[in-house]
Amino acid sequence: MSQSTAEFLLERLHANGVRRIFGYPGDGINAIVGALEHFKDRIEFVQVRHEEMAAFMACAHAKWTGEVGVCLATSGPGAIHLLNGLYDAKLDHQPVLAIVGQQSRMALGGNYQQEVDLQTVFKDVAPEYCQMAIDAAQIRHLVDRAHRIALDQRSVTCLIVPNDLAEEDAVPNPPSKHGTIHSSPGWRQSRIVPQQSDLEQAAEILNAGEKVAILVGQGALGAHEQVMELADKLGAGVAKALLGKAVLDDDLSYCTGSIGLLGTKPSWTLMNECDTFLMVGSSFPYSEFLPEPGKARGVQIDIDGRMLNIRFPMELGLVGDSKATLEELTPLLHHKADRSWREHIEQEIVDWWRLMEERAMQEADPINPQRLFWELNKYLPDDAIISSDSGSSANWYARDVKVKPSNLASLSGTLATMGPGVPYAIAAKFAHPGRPALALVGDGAMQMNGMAELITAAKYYERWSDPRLIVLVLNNHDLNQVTWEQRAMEGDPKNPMTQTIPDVRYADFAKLIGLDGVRVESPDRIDAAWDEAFSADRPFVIDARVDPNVPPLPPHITVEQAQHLMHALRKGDPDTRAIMNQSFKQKVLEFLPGR
Ligand SMILES: Cc1ncc(C[n+]2csc(CCOP(=O)(O)OP(=O)(O)O)c2C)c(N)n1
Ligand SMILES: [Mg+2]
Repeated sequence: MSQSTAEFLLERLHANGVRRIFGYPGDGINAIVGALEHFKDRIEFVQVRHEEMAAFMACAHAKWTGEVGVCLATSGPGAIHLLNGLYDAKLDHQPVLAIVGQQSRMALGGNYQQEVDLQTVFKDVAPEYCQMAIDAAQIRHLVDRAHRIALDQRSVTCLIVPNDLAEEDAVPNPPSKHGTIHSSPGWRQSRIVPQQSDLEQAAEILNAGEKVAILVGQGALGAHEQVMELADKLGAGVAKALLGKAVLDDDLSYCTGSIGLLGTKPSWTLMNECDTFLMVGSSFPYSEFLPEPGKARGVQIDIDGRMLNIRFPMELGLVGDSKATLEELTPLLHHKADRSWREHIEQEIVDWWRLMEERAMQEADPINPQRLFWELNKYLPDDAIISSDSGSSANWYARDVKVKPSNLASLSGTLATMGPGVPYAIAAKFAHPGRPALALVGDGAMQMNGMAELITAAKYYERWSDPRLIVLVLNNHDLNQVTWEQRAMEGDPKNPMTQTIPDVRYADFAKLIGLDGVRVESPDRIDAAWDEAFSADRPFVIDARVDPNVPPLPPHITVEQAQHLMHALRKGDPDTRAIMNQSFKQKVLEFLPGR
């Protein structure tokens, strides 16, 4: 019996290295879904609850492995559901291949059921490669190219496969004649380094500086030894953009932690007081947290020339792989004998960690969320894979959690969408079944999709050699991050109509579907909850009742933000008293004697 085009599509994906597909069936992909059964020994199909989750998982697969993440959805509604997860991948520069169905070629253009112009819909999210197959002979090169381009461009690619075409006989070898393509799979990462003269110029700038600040992003993941060696020579402090949180150990004396609205005060000082700025593998967007233009000389290293010199007016922007480039650059640097700048930054860091602990230990009603994250540091295994959702959890994840290069850690860095926390953790369990995964998620995100996706965890956890997948839910009955943004940016009080969300018993829900969990309602139960979660024999949900009035203070509050907040409170914020109390307690710690 001859092979179908759907079967050949899977065979070609396998030849390109694909071993797992996240997806959801539908009649637009019936032939591919049918073919998956024949390929189940070679390609694992992970069935999600919603196509957006399949796309989040494909993005996370790419983040956790460096491989192309593949997701599959049916035509029309299924394809459209993928989009948000695909944009997450696009904006964080992850290689993801989306395969979607389409109505039969004979029906296209006929206003047919579920007929959507998918090439137009996907063109923006997959600009590098978005193709619809109209002939079986295309499949070979469409798959080879979609896979290769995703890796080469670190981007989303998309293949649209009409259902009738997928059912046809395959054409694995196009005829050898004019107008045909004969492709093969394969792509290798090159060692990309700048020209020697450019490296020398970079070294000149860095050697001339007396106060060097380094910012590393996800492009520097895997280059921790090179970053440390370079920072040591220059006596520099190093800040981390959120996607680069696992680049350096938070316990390093000169690592100032995260930067930006979710950042730390030492990172703020580092950027404000430096005279030379080196940015490696980051597209951190908020320029107000970088040195003021003109006040520092700048060098940037990025694998993607399009990302150079756009956040800060760099004196020199170099295209290069961060690890290889730093390996070439460091020997050209002089060891700075004067360590006073570094000592200054180190002292700030010591003070900052003390402040973090004091803030975490402040009482709140009933639980101070920072305390959960602070206590987590005692339990977090060195090989844990951590995801955070978008919401107040991202603040505490960024500031309080101590991560090291042996961990993997990520979130939706650029799209900053709600919803990736739980699916990222599930993808982690498939990519690295022997490692514990942890998702830090708000109650809004749990209600949006996290709860449903726990069902996926329940379906699969027995396959994982280490069954630990822990979800911490910050149950604050509030869309808290935005509530605070409305206060600080708009001067608007909390509006319960839009902000308050219902209480749900998340741990009970976990138990209902065969998982485990605990509800934590007082701070003295936090330790036991982490302990139980990390020794559980199945996915575990900590439903923590946390105080929405603990302010996610940015490292530096502008006068305007403070005025807006006061205005919001005067306009009758229902939580005014609690906020005043908490804000005062959190802020005043900075001014206590000894600081
Ligand atoms: C899909 C999506 N919708 C809306 C937002 C805007 N948003 C960002 S954080 C947030 C609140 C999240 O609430 P929750 O998950 O409960 O976390 P909390 O901040 O309360 O801890 C909202 C609505 C977003 N980023 N993504
Ligand atoms: Mg919430």
